[in-house]
Amino acid sequence: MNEAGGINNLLQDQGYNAWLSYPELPQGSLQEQYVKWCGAVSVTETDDTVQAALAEWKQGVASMLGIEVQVQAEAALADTAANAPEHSDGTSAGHVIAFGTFGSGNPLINSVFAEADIRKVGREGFAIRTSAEHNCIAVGASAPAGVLYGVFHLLRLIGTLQPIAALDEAVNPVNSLRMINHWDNFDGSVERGYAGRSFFYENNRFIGDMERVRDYARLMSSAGINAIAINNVNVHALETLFISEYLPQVAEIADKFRVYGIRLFLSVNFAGPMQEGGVGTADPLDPGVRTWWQNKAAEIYQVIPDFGGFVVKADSENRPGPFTYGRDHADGANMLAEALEPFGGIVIWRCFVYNCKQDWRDRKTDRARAAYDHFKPLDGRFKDNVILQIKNGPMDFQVREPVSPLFGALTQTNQIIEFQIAQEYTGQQRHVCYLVPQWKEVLEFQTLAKGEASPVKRIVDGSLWGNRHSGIAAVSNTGNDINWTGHLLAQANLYGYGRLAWNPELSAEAIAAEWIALTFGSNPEVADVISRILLDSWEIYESYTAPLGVGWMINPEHHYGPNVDGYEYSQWGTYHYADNRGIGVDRTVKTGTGYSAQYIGSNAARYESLEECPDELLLFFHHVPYTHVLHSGKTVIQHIYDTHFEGAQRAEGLLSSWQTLKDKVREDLYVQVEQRLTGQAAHAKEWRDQINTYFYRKSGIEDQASRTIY
Ligand code: GCV
Repeated sequence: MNEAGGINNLLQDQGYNAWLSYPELPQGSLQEQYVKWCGAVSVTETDDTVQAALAEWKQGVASMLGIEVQVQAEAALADTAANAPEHSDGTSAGHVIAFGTFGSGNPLINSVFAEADIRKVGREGFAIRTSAEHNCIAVGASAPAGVLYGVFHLLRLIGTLQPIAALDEAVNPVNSLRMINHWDNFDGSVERGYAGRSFFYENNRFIGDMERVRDYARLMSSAGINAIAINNVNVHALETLFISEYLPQVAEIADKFRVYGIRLFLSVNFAGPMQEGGVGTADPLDPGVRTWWQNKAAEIYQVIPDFGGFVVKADSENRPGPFTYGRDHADGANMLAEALEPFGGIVIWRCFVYNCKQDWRDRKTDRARAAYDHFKPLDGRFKDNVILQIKNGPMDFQVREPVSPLFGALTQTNQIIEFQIAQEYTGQQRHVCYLVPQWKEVLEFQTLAKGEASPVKRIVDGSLWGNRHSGIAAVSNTGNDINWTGHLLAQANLYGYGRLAWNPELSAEAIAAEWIALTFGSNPEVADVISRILLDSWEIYESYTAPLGVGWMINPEHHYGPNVDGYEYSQWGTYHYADNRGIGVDRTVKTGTGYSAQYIGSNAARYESLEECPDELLLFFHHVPYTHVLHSGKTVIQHIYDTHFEGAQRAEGLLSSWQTLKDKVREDLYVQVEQRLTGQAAHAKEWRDQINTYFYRKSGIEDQASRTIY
């Protein structure tokens, strides 16, 4: 340990190891307990995934506890004795950690776990038990991936200073699909990427940095991820060849992922058969097209036997799709599903389908309606290896939106939710915006689809309707920046997403606490400050950007605001309908677009009603005068002024909070965050001034506090 409270200053990794940096633990009774238990490990399987778990265990224990793990041979296991002597390094010859799959030959695993224990463990789960009788902590699983998850779990317990002397639980992931979508392009750019360029591709070639790919897989697996689509849903000409010419390189990545329990998916171009030539159409009902996709699937599975399947963006933002041929999305998705079915593959079909050129001047046409209008009528028509991927909100990952009404509307269709870890509209990883609280709010939303007990989380985990496939997907926030996510604090979103996908019951606070301990170590003062920064950050970001749920006040194309009228698809007017009298989008049934009727029962009524609509979504659902009084007691215009002044001030406060940590967190990490928070504080003022000035000029209403509006 050094004078900075257990921080290893020698480890100048700039954040590369992220939450797997295994900071050295402080001395004390828990540390002694860990040292006693962790000196020896018993692993008998040679499987790559189990061996990866062993390597991780050795690395974690060495780094956190400073001891070299002894791997016990099978013969030595028999000698394990309860009162064996303590070694000089504090380890005990009698104590052992054992891990492996059930029935695979590890005598400790076979002795510690009985049939009843094994029955509680699912395909990817694990059981963990401290057995006094066998003097061992055993991690048993049905499959190697479960062993790996169990070992990551035990390392996390130690890294977060939890006692391990009386463990006894079976742990299974709640969601079966826990997916990351990369929007990486073959040229090396990343669509909506804010952490450098792709670490898979550059200049239309595969980079082949397999060490980085492996480290990425480790990170993802440790957070609970089991599926990754490696290319952008906007599939360009050369990426179309990922399923042919470039298959060997794709397979190499799949090999690395497999070791960490991750299945590889590819985004495909619906017009693939035409792009690659040979077939003059992409009509999903054309027999030649069907055969083309079937052949492709067979070729893929020959080299990637556990290939996950296809992710498809069709008929949206100029992508090709079945509409060209007068077919619907069920025709399109089912055709691909048929091709993948013999191999156990799935089609993930995105519901982000809308016409970006639509003319909404009638004030009835509404982009927010699109996903529901397109997909609700198709409920029940999809094959059972098709999953619909639905964005969390009806628009597009704004800082505040209502939950997509498609959750609750589809009762006979596999569906997963799509979040965006990439902070496209939430500060682009230049601002801190911890998104786990937002995702929690969405997952907890009561859709009322089956009465009161129908939260989104029960729909996406498949339990409400008994779906065959279910889960969560999210757009990655990674790139080739050394710390993966650009802003170091954005790592908390990546980690938090995985943990939440594994178990949506975890709180945003608990996830933040885990991430902080695993990244920065166990200094409580550090934990308090960073936790507060993270937990306040969404509210702060929201307060100085677009107000009351209306969204979109960003610059065109790159979307880094502020620009009140800026959004690129504003050819028919602004997305906020502000004029000199009022602001907001009328989405009521009575006088507006009728969108509120896409919700069920009291949700529809609440959003329809000006009186009942929650303040934070008021301008999403209603067009109101600036003098409209919110539940908070403030007028809309005063709310705009106040939140923007306060927000900018609080953004400055984030920086000064962080500065209290100088010399308490590793220098290489400290400076990165300080730099980003300095930028955020300045940029928040720009937001404040642009938004306040715009609405002051539009409304002509003075700020009650007479602050200077530029
Ligand atoms: C990948 C938004 C983003 C696009 C993205 C699209 C999508 O429109 O701005 O970059 O395209 O969503 O989710 O398909």
